[in-house]
Amino acid sequence: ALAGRFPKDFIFGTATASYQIEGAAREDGRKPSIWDAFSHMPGRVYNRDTGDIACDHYHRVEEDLDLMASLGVETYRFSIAWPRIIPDGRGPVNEAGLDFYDRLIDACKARGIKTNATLYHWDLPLTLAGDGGWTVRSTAYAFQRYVQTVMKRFGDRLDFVSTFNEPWCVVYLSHLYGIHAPGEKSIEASVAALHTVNLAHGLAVEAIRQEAPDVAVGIVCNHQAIIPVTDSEEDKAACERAFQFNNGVFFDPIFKGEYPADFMAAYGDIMPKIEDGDLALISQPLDWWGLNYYKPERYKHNPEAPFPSVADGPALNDVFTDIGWEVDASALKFLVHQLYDRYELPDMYITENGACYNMAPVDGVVDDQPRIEYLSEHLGVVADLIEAGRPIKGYYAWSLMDNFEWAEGYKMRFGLIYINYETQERTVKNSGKWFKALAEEFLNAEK
Ligand code: GCO
Repeated sequence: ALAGRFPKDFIFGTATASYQIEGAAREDGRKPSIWDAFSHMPGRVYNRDTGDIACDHYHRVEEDLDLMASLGVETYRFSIAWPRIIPDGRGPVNEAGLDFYDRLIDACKARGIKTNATLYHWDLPLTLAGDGGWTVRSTAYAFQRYVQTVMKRFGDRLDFVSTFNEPWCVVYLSHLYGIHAPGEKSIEASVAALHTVNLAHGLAVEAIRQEAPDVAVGIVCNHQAIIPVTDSEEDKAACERAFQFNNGVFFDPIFKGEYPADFMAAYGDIMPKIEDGDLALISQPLDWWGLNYYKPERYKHNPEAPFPSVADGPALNDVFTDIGWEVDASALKFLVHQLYDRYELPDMYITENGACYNMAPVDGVVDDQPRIEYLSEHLGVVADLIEAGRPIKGYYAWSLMDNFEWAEGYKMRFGLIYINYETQERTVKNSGKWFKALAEEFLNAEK
């Protein structure tokens, strides 16, 4: 059975993010983030949905944590909203914002749930966007001060902390493809954001080590699982360039202390100045890293496009989730091996994995069998990887509950728990029951 394939110290968890679930956007001193501004603009988010109310988790922490505990969850990955803690990004600290996360962390501890806090899951204080957001160096120093504030207060009760969630999205999805806030479409802005985000990661690691030396520090990436569409030398070389552009620009500086050479040859002249000491800060040792994996990426050579000169290729499987993503668990296996073969990496966690299926309750039951199949197939690959010697120490399902799926609004549902957004009623889906059974079987087998 699946549960028996995981080592004793493995941990099962669920993940969420502040703007996606909390709501209470104007309460207790919180000020707007770039996502508040973006979601309130016409044409940015499906149905003009916003995170104003979301899952109303801000007011339902105890109830939601009870539900989480009832699913057998051993660890909770949540994010801390910078605009609750330092509402203008710089300037005064907001005690009421700190109090909210005190309650959340204590609620986890009271239920024996290990805490894994993400320091940045995309809700940049809007005031900082006025300064230039992630495209300017000053934002990295503002982030360091926020991280110091958070770690001073919570460092004694956090088990894990990650600096950034998915720097790829912060850099490219937000500044090159224009799909996420602030919605820019500029390679110059992207390359500037790239170095600021990497620097901010390094400054954050330094602050965490100073304030809370016992907390396990990591970063969470959505590295692409890049598969060439054919075996031709051209397509393989295209995929190597795509690896540099999408994955190497984060892991080369962090784990090798340098940017990838071909990327620098293409974009070095528009890169902001890399100051003395930046790469040493960025490449400080980490205790762990997290991988968010959903789908494979298929590329082919395209000489017309700028570096990395690739075009998307067709899917190879005919199974897709409701958001249109190809299902292929073998690409997860390929990616983890590829990353450990290329870099000296510490222990890892699957910090997000899950599937979008939008079925609603019928007579109180949400029959989401395809999600169960997706989760069990991917967990099977995680077990294979552990058996092959890869140090995967835990798995977080995305997500505990349906939530604000960024540009897709509330249309796309990833939860183990169904949310009725009219009534805020919660219904554990069949996948949630399956997850609970898996966690129970695992814990019983442990004894
Ligand atoms: C992420 C995102 C989540 C998304 C999930 C599904 O880290 O990509 O953190 O916020 O909701 O990936 O798209």
